[in-house]
Amino acid sequence: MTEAATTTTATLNRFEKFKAEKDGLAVKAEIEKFASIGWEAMDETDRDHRLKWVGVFFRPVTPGKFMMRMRMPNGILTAAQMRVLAEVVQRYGDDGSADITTRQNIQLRGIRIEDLPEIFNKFHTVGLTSVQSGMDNVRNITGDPVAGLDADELFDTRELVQQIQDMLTNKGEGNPEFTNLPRKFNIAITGGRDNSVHAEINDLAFVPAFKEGIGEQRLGIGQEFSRSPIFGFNILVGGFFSAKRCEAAIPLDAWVSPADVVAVCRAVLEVFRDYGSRANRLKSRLMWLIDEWGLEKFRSEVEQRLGKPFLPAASKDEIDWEKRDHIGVYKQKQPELNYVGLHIPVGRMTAQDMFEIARLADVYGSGEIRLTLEQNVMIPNIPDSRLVLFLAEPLLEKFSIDPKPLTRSLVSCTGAQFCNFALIETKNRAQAVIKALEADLELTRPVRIHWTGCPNSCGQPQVADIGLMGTKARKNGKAVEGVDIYMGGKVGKEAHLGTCIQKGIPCEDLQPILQDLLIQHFGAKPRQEALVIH
Ligand code: SRM
Ligand code: SF4
Repeated sequence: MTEAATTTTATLNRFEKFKAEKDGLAVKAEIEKFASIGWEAMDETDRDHRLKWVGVFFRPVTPGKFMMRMRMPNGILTAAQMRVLAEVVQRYGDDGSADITTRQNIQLRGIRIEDLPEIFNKFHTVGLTSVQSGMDNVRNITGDPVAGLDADELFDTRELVQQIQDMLTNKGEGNPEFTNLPRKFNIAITGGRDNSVHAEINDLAFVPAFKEGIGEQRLGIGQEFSRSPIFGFNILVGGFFSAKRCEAAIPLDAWVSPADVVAVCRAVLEVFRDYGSRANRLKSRLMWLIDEWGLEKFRSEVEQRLGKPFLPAASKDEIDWEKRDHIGVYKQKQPELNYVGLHIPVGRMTAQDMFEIARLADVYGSGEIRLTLEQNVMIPNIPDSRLVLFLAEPLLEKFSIDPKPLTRSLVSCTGAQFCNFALIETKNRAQAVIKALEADLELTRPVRIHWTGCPNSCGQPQVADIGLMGTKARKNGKAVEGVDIYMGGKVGKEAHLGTCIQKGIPCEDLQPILQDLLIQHFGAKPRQEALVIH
């Protein structure tokens, strides 16, 4: 018997109990009521937890000013949608801002509960949704930021990502079939060669792989059939980070054609929903179920739900490039068109920035905007003839296409400014530290530094060249903000997780330590002028 099968009401954790009393999605029908009574009069469980089923997060750090987490399938939105998001945060003056997240998504800040009905109406008119984006739901589904633009891609992930989201959320309206998972769940699909989605840190990931000898493929109208390898995906399962344990995803030894990907997502989620542990929340992510059952049993349960056996994995996948960051100007596969990646420092945008990004996408591109997992923005479909004018736009002084090497790859989670789990301030500190390092050091290549405010690892320090995880440190007998340092994370081909190399460094002592690491491991050189000053 599995732990899940033997879980009784008595052993259910407190989250399971409140979910059993009332499904999270039920709050969708109560938004008008919440708006009229105000946040202080709301039932606490509805306010602090169930609202997350519609993407609304109570922030204990700023009570009454909520955060809204959207869904951005494949990290793509239109200029019209960006404008609506900008209007929402603009209303809140200095409280209103937006962050691009490490899952190619947008979070809005400063939201007042009384405005929710109007905000949801606005979302509806432009096809935006924030449903099922928090708590025990599937998070934003990531895909290649250059899907459909990249001449070297093997598969355009956009349609599939949208189909999975539509299945999971009933086209953005909410789907009770998948609103009571035992825990959060992450899905990623990549059709390119550089593993742009960090497949290895998702509960379920699809990576491109050609399968030999499974049938025939017509080469073209009027041509013979050939036995050429067929495109599909190898499946990885069980990747996750948590305060208790971090694991890279493992191969399921299964290959699927693109046509079966949505059904596989459904089957895996049904198995997780029905058998994942609901006793101990620290042991509820998919990998714990795989550990308990063994991979063979897990695979066979998924096959039963799928209604057919998997083909074994293709002997190799097609991830054979280093990861690209897409900052700068790049040719698209469409002749005479370019995509331009703008660096958004730690992903933070004001309403004015968002209006400007929307304007640039409309004026120079096709009105499309894309987001990356490194918390940056891309504007595609800019004709060669418009490029010079585009590059002269004032917004590019703030959001550079050629930032300095450390700035370029900096990633940071939300941290203490808004997140009550945080042990340290992250976004502002991350930028200040990088600025000081760049003043002292010459670097010839980007070094990926990721900050995360606590062991939940939202800022993915384990995938970084240098990862910094917030902790409490001690200095002169006093508790101070500190970090654990991670190194060795590798992204792109042969991706693997980094490990902790130093613990409990007070943040105030971090600068020289990072400087040494950059000199010893990443070829940085002290600047002459910095040497003179010191
Ligand atoms: Fe996260 C919880 C922010 C990506 C692991 N995460 C939270 C909360 C909701 C906690 C809270 O209620 O305050 C944070 C909201 C703070 C705020 O106000 O912004 C939060 N997580 C974020 C974001 C915004 C970080 C960022 O600055 O980009 C990312 C939003 C992604 C999205 O669009 O959905 C974010 N979180 C991640 C990732 C990275 C990823 O998915 O690649 C991870 C690690 C990967 C994973 O989940 O396996 C991650 N977040 C967690 C965890 C630990 C999960 C666990 O199994 O224990 C928590 C805490 C929890 O769920 O209990 C958490
Ligand atoms: Fe908050 Fe910790 Fe996640 Fe940072 S890593 S956003 S501090 S939960």
